[in-house]
Amino acid sequence: MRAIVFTPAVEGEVYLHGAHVTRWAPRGQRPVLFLSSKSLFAPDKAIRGGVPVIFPWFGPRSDSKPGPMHGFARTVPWTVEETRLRDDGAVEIALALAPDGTARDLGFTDFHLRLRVIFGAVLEMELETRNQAPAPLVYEEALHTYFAISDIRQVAVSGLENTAYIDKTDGFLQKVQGATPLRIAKETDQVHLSTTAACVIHDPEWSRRIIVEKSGSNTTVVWNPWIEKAKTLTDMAPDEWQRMICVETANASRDAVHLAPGATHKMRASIRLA
Ligand code: TA6
Repeated sequence: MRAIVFTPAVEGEVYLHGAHVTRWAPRGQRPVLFLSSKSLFAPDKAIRGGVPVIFPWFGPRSDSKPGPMHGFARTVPWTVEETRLRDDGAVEIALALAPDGTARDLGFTDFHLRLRVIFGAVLEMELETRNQAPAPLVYEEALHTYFAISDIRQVAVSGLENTAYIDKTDGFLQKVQGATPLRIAKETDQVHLSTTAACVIHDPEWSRRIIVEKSGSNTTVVWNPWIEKAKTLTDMAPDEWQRMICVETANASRDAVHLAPGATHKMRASIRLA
């Protein structure tokens, strides 16, 4: 089940499965989000590409309890809370997730998630988490956005210069990014911490820049599987690693969110072309 947006200004698509945005293209532009041609669209699988919603942990579950990679939110059905055509011509869709059997079995019984997506000349996504438990909720989250690019070897990502990051391809060592834009020439899996900066994906081949602004997020993750890792991803075609890069808006690792009883946290990503 999905909602398809088709207006004079924009095309978009979002699945109820995982509240997963799979398409956003301002009119006349190439799609901005990457979507694998081999994505499985299976009930227990995350869609490969678009914007997986990661909650309540990032990567493997840390407290050695059972649970799927990147949490459960991206592989359970969400419900539609609201849809509306805004005065500015953009289409707004709000999806919600309350604890279901899967969440309860994993020990998460008192939360409410809302993903608000605005499909317009700018793609705006807001992930709102409300803690309905009498105790603090500590969680990680991400809008794990896959961007469509011409060629991973031709792009650069600015905005993360001089930031500290965890290098997941090098024993999770803590490193510091150089003073020049990040370029990709091998498997790259970097968790940049304590950064609220906007990032820009520079794609000269397609004569475009993708600007990713954010709020309520202190972590930015950059990922490309490169050749060998891509071979292990059965839901990606062999050459698709060259045409995608993840620049993820997140709160992960030591940036995990500590939410007091009854409190709400909002994390926003705003994506536009320039
Ligand atoms: O965000 C990067 C990452 O954590 C990588 O380590 C890689 O596992 C990627 O997410 C994709 O994870 P997935 O579970 O969607 O295959």
